[in-house]
Amino acid sequence: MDDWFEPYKIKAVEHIPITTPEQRRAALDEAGWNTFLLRSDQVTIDLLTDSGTSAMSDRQWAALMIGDEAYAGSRNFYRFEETVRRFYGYRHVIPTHQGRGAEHILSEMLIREGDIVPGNMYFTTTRLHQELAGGTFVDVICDEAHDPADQHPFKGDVNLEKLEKVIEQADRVPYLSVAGTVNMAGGQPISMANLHAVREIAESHGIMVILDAARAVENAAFIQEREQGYADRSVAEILLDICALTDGCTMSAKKDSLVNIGGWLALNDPDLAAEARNLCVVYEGLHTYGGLAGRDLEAIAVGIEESVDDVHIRTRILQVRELGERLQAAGVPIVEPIGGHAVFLDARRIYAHIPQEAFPAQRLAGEIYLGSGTRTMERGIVSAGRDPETGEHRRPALELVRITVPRRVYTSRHLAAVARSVAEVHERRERTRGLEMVFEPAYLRFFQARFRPLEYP
Ligand code: P61
Repeated sequence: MDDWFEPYKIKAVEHIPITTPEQRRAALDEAGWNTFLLRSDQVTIDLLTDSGTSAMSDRQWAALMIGDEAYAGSRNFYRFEETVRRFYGYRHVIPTHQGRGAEHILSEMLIREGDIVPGNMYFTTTRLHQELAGGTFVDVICDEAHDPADQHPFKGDVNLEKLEKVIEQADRVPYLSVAGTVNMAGGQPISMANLHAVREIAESHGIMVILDAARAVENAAFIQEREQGYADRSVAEILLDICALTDGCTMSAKKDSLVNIGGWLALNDPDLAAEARNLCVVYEGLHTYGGLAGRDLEAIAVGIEESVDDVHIRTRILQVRELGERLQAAGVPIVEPIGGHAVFLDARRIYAHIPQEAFPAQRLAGEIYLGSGTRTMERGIVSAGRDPETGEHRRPALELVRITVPRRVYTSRHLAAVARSVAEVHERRERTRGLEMVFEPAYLRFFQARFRPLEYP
């Protein structure tokens, strides 16, 4: 793994701000200790997310110039549609402004009050749309996924017994919600074998399987790397195999597809697709643009082609792995195996003395920012939100900070500096206390909640 290098060179660069510790302290206090509320000008290395933050290629920038901004029937839409069909294999493609636009339409179409939607761990926006449509998400991911130290190579796998049980006990299951890779579990893949088994169970009950395809290309690369029989198959072929086991997908093109904005809903069923096109005009825009400009659709088409290149995706995953291995070498507890898009710090172990109600991962993200101006994201009790029935905090087993690597943006030196600064934060862990929440919004609270350090007056 030592002699790999990125399959691109840099044509344009962007200046990054350098700040002093005093400036960072003031910025973090002003942001209520929430990294989502920092301004990007206050951030040196921005590892908040890999969503919409990747660097586009020269071919993608050129594609923007052939944007056809016709309100209806833009030629870019047809190119986009053809490309999604070619690489993902679904018959019908409805563009949306981003992933949650597709989740909204899908949930509204398929879910009725009282429905149960089983899936391999929740994702924040996906679950919220399922709940807003009257459904309840039930986690059926394998137990290993909840243990950061477990070495299972496919921690995104569904526990088939749990799945069967949930289906048997539910009044109605509109579809199974399967993600590859699983973001909240640490960017962990699902295996083809498990997906086959899930498909069989779904078919035996007449239930659809819907894929969250945001990082399905990364998942395909893990299958190529780890699953028997796939070493000689291309990532593009494996991606088609994954999609062929499902009836449709919601997609945030801001991840795998290397663009700054966009998404789609894909479905094989023509009647459902017609209904989705109709809802698209209600919430997103005409079904040939779905809230996007023609140029965006063209950039997605090029991005999809680039995303399935074996060298691209392999080096992307290896860059993330290199960051994780640096942290491991420094003794920092992380989720293992190292995931596809991010390294997840185990805040529960790092701040073992801070109770979960004092938001250890939120605090850790704040401390990392104070240390070096690196922005990361809480993925623990704050992200999990409250149970809509009881109003209590949901208490996830995983209390994590996500260090997310945008595609084609940072060099190994940037990431080495991040690893060093995180190791320093880890070293002074015992002197750190938790936070209290002082403002909590109703939906997706982690985006806008505000906190105060407990040691402050
Ligand atoms: C992210 F803190 N992810 O990872 P949209 N499915 C999956 C995603 O990862 C995803 C969406 C659907 C983001 C952005 C984000 O709690 C958060 O295009 C597996 O963002 O609408 C998005 O796609 C939704 C960050 C979203 C969050 C929700 O950084």
